[in-house]
Amino acid sequence: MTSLPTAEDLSRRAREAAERCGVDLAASAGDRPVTSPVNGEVLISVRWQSRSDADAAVRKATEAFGEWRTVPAPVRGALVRRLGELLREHKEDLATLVSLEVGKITSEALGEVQEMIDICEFAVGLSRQLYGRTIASERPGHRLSESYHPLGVVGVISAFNFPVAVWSWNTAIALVCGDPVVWKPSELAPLSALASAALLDRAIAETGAPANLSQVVIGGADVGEALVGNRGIALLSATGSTRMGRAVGPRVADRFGRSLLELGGNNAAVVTPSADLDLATRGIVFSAAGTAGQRCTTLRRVIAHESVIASLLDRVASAYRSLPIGSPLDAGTLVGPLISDSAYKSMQDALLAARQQGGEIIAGGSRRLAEAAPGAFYVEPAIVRMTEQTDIVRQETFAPILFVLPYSTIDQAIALNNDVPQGLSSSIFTSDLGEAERFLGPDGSDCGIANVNIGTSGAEIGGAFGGEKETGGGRESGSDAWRAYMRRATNTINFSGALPLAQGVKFDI
Ligand code: UN1
Repeated sequence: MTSLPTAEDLSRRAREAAERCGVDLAASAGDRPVTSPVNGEVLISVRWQSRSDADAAVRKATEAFGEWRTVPAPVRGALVRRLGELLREHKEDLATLVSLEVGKITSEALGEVQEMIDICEFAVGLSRQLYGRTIASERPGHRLSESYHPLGVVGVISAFNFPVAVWSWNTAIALVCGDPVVWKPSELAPLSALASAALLDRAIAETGAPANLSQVVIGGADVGEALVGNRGIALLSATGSTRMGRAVGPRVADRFGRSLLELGGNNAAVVTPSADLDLATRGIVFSAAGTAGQRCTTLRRVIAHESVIASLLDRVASAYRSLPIGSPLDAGTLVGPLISDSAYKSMQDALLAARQQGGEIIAGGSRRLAEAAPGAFYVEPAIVRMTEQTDIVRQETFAPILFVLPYSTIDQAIALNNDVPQGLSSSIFTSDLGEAERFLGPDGSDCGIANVNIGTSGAEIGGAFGGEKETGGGRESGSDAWRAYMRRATNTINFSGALPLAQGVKFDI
């Protein structure tokens, strides 16, 4: 059985890792306790900032914008290159903080920091590729082209489950696009945020970039609201619940700001008769139980063909029964704790509702280590067999519950995949090319991410990340997601010496 570390041990590890990253712990000390989900005890206490601190941060960032927007993009890339190097150097420190503050197992915490390094590399390359188009003009002696210019200050509101990677996706891209960033991290992970911001500050100082380019404001909902309402924030990138997005989106739109929303997911995998069931099992277990079911890309539904459902369920349930659950700091653990008591309560409520709606719990659901750590919430990931896609299946519960549903035709499977309010990620396990292409096609999965023969989680940074419907429609990270961080200008240049009007209009004076 796993043994949980003491509060002193965790606190010491957190302080040392934060200090190595350059965090001034005395300056950030305050009266707000940060609890580690690893043992349910207080890790450290920090000072929360206020709404007016958030407004001051936006003012400072706006000043930095004035300078940064005219620095050539490849020179801006040099700052992000340095950030990537520092992240590489402090990969373990940052991963330790992520494990301590949000309970990720070491390998996944290191993976989160690797995403940060990867996006820095992507952004450095991008800094020489912020391409506009040259467009054929209908008029002689005219050139039509488009330019991308820096947009303004980017506000980032991030969630506990990817406490640093989501900031880095936004920040690496924003910086090469010429935009400063004001960050309101999750109040549950302030040290991870302060450490990431300290590394960026160091990169800024070393490369001679404007000091105020990066601002972090530690605080609660009022700080987030201040950013949402502040006209100085040109783009607000917010990750969290659909409820949060519903509050944020219209308020930013009301002031004609841009928003980029990454909200809930309710991701499904379709397992067809031709699927390799061993591969499917591995893909399903990683996506459903990994990160203790707390990714927005977590697999929440399996839609299995009626000819394979029994055999698939046997395999997945047997893998679930042997999952090592315990301290995320122990080598070998695959499932760490839930973030909080309220996450545990939501899981129990959802399991109860599922039973009431005809579900049968096939595996898991019980709490572990409650005696060793009454304030920590370790759970056995649960599998629930459903006959129908009821209300509780259509909701996102941010905990490891995997609903398994049968289907008989591929049309029915796709309809079930799409019949939820969210549209983030999806996958199909099949050896049938026709089925795979159908799933990826225009009348297939309606999600922003659709995969074949891998699970729903663990996307690479090179693709655009985001989803449709209640997931919010935003795209961040790779591909051309950078366009959201820039303003586009269409330019018509007349070198003809005459003034022909477009559309053949005559206006002779
Ligand atoms: C999230 O859960 O907010 O695709 C992001 C994934 C990760 C990112 C998840 N690369 O699972």
